[in-house]
Amino acid sequence: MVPLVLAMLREPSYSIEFDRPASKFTESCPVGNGRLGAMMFGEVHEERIILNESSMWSGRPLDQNRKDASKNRQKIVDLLLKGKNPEAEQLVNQTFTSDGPGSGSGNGKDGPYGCYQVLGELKIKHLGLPEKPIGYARFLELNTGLAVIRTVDTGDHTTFRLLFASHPDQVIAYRLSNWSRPIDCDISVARKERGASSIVAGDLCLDGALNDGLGGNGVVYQARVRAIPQGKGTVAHDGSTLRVRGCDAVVILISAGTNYSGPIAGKHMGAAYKTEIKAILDRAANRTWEDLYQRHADDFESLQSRVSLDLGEEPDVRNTQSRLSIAAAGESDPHLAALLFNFGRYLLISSSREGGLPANLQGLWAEEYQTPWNADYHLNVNVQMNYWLAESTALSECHLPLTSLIESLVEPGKRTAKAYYNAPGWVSHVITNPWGYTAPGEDAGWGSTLSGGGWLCEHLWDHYAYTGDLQYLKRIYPTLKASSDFFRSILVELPDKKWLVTGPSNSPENAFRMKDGRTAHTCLGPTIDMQIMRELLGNTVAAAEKLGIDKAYAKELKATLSKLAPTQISPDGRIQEWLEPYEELEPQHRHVSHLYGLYPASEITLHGTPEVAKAARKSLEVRGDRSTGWSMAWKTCFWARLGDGNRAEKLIRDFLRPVADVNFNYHNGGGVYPNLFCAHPPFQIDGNFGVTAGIAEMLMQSHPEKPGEPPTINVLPALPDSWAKGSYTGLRARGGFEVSTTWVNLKLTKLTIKKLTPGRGKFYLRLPGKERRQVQSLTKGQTFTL
Ligand code: FUC
Repeated sequence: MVPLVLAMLREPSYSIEFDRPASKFTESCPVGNGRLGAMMFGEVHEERIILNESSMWSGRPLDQNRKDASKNRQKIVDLLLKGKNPEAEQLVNQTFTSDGPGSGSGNGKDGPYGCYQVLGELKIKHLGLPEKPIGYARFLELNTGLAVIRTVDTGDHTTFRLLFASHPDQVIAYRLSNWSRPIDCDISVARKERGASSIVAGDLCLDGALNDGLGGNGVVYQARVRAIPQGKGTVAHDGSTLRVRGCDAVVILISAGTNYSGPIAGKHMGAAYKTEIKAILDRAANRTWEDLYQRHADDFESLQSRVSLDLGEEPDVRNTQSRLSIAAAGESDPHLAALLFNFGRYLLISSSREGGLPANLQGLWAEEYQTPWNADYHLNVNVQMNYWLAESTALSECHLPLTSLIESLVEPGKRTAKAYYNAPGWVSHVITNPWGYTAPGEDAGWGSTLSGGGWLCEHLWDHYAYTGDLQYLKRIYPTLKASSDFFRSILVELPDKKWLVTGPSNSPENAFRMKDGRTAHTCLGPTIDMQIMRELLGNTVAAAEKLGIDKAYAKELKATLSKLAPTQISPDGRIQEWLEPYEELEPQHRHVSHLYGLYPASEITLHGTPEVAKAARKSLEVRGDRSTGWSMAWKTCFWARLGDGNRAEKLIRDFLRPVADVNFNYHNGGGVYPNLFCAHPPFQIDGNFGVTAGIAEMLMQSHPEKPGEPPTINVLPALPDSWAKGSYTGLRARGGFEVSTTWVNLKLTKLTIKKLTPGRGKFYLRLPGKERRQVQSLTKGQTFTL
């Protein structure tokens, strides 16, 4: 339990600090409870708070499968087998893309694909304040999920504004107080389109309906705002403005929701959303501010405090933007990496809670009506990256909304598998939304990646690998199996090598040049597909064995596994991205898909497959470091897996490059905005999550070093020289273990491994600079210490 006063005594690695109001979204402070989000700008006189709700999605379920696509598949495959990739790509564009507008090239807001969008904007006009405060502080407290603004005027009039989003009480709560002056303010809420505000029984309401993309209304929503004077004072209304006068303090509570009832299962409000929104508001209004805060802080802290990370000396400078500039100028600030790590966990706790929708490309924070790429779920790295940290940093239950997303794709994915491949099982291509979109995208260059669903399945297995939850394994097994069924039945045999490969597919978003100089994306068996398949089929076999079922089926899968095209090393010593050693059109492309097997999967390991790991290293050297935000986050994970802590730390420093302006030109390269949101650019949250996972991988790894082995707990596998001294507690390892360590002068001084989950669990142990130790085993509650 963190009392409010303590929450406001900030620790540098748990506090993002500003000395002025936000002038843009990427300087504001995000709070969230998994479903509701708010961004506090902190202007002194006309304060803006952007409001979000995770189901604010336009569009609607719509089958965009081409009914006769499967007839063309063989023709496309035949062209590919003859090496006519550009012709095959042309045919994919004509016959094998979505039927209809698909994602609208990332501008799907007014089409059936839809887009995630802002709920509305709350404005608080503070009256009677002097023109300029003499003191201003704004910070986001990551321990408890609290945004704070403190202004001081002459005469020691100190104003506090506090904001949090409560998970237990399902409201956004704001409190405004002044030590010595009564509070006067006007409150309004608005939306630029498809919304109108009004007063209902003294509450301020914003109501509207989003476009379903076919000329009708889709999701309908409401935000309901109540101002509650504390001590003396009044709240009246005038038109659709709440007028607060003469209060000692005022609490503003916001309850909001939609009637979303799409295929992603969860605790959705559905048709009765308005009744529920009011009931939530009434219940919260019956609690004192202190009670609301304490319930929120207890909940938030129970997740945030599971892991702690200390990377040595505290910095002198506290302002985050100054720290970013100082670090960019070359001064070491390891604490900044700890802040980034804590922020990544903060963001997942705030944007992904059980029963809700998963974190999208912006988590749940958006000020736009047409968000970039519809702020959807991209399946060729982005939504998966959002969850890379979930298990290893002890936020396993925050992972569950992704399970629900995956399960929502099975039924529509079966229709897509039939329509395009005449295959059993389910497939999902490269993009999806809360409406069950599984068709390919509208352009072959990116849209025909067919391994999106297969990649998602990694998350199903991993949740089990960390928790050992057999009920969960039973639940997800049919989804794994049906994905394996799909892949197995679409395999094409290469006439010369007799390898089995996928197709038509591509290596996410990269193109290649063929011997005759022509270029294409479309191909058979890109390396990533084959790595994903090996992992998926391997996990399906392991799941069947664990559950003691499907023996014959598992045998068949093993037979298929032995014929899949292997990961190849190209003549110049790199991991080959395609079946042939083509020259890539963009050697520094942001996607590093052919290293999927290095991370997040573990087909390529430093000790299990040293030659392939060496080739992976060479691939990374050629790919280069600087890129979009998420690409640098991924490279942090790669270098951690390759045991190169200094290079991983360099990537973190690149990732922390201060970026001031939001623009859409991602060739400018990424970094972070003043509020530490990842600059893709524009803002994309995957990088925040990915870099957090990368930091965890630098500190501890737990993948099996060879297929079928127990996990190897690899302690401090990639410690950079600049993190000479430090400690962490609470990181999670596969097999259900919790790992904590301390190190001094880069030497491990203390290690504790505790088994958290039921039953006996085995692991190998690798300590820095030592040979791997034989298998150890622990039962629930037992610890291993050094
Ligand atoms: C993929 C990436 C882009 C961006 C988009 C949301 O298409 O190649 O960089 O992250 O997803």
